Amino acid sequence: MSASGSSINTAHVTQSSPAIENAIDRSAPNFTAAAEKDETTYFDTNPKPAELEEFSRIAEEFVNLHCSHQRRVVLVTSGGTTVPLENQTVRFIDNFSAGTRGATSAEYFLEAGYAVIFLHRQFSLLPYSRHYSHSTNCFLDFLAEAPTDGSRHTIVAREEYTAKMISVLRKYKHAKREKLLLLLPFTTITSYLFLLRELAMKMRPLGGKALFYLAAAVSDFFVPRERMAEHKIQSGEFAEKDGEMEFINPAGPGSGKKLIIDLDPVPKFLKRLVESWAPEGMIVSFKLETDPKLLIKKCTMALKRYSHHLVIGNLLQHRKYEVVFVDQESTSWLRLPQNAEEETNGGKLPGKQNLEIEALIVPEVVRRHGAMIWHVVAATRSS
Ligand code: PAZ
Repeated sequence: MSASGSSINTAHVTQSSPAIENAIDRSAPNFTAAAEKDETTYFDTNPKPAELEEFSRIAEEFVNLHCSHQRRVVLVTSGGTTVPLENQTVRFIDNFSAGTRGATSAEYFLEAGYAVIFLHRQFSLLPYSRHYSHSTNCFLDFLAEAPTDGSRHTIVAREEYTAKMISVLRKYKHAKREKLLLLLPFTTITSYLFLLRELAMKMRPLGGKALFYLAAAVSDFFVPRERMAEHKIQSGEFAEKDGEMEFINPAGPGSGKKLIIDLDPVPKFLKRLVESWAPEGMIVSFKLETDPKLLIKKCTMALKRYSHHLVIGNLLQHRKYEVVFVDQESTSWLRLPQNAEEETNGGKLPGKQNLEIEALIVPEVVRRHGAMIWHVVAATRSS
């Protein structure tokens, strides 16, 4: 949906689709999957997020409710994690992701009858509100003053947006009323990992009905606690003189000063998810690449290394039109119809028919999840 005809002309440019020549090269080194000792070290040496206990309690209630309804539950992760450079954080390294994949997929999972735990980067796109938030549209463009008898003022949705808005509103209200959607935010890589582990463990009672759909863009490197600066990193040095702090040695061109950031690899916990945290659930993870020659190779490697059931690969520039499903048996592409890319001008404009690749991805994941549940039931019966 576009708010064309609005009085403020905002160019439909999104920095979530950077030009290919500016895209980051993600041919990063390959790390081995984390073992139990890496897990212990990581979670013992990094501070748990303040909200962990509260989120854990809320998630437990959510899972119990849906367990009692025999409902399938999906944990959708969405958005990018940050790597703080200072303990009292002013600067941080961010990971690319607007949250479109996660927020859009969550809506399709709800439509398919799942309850959804939406573990998302704070302030990234959310299911339902994504249609009216962030840079895509200003929500005020959807509104108009309605004619009244003059004594009071009323605001309504503009005629041309009403049909879609009613449909989105109904779905949103339904999800809220039936307690089908749980929104839990994270910001840093550490809070993401703590929450992922906690939620996976809370989802254990669901057995095979638990699905993990890991679309978040998770940092590969971080600054370990013991090397993190407490205060804002300064561009020069300070020295105390006559009881006052004096700025000496400022950084500047020619000063030879550099900020060198020394990052450690984040332990690859995705295998722990399968082996220890949620051994019965179905695990689907995403792999983002920029080099087409590497995509399938990296998906296959991730599939083997982390023992996931399915890895969905996507290229930065084409992620809105095509993805590749890689599992133990096969590699298959899912693509939107040919003209979709043209129609949406490379993803920068909303398409005329609002084509969303998640409308193809999610039903296929749901089908595979159903097949996995069925196999487990069949195997239990025959044993
Ligand atoms: O959130 P978004 O729609 O802008 O981007 C989605 C995505 C490309 C981050 C996601 O599809 C993905 O590939 N996630 C995994 C990223 C990774 O390899 O770490």
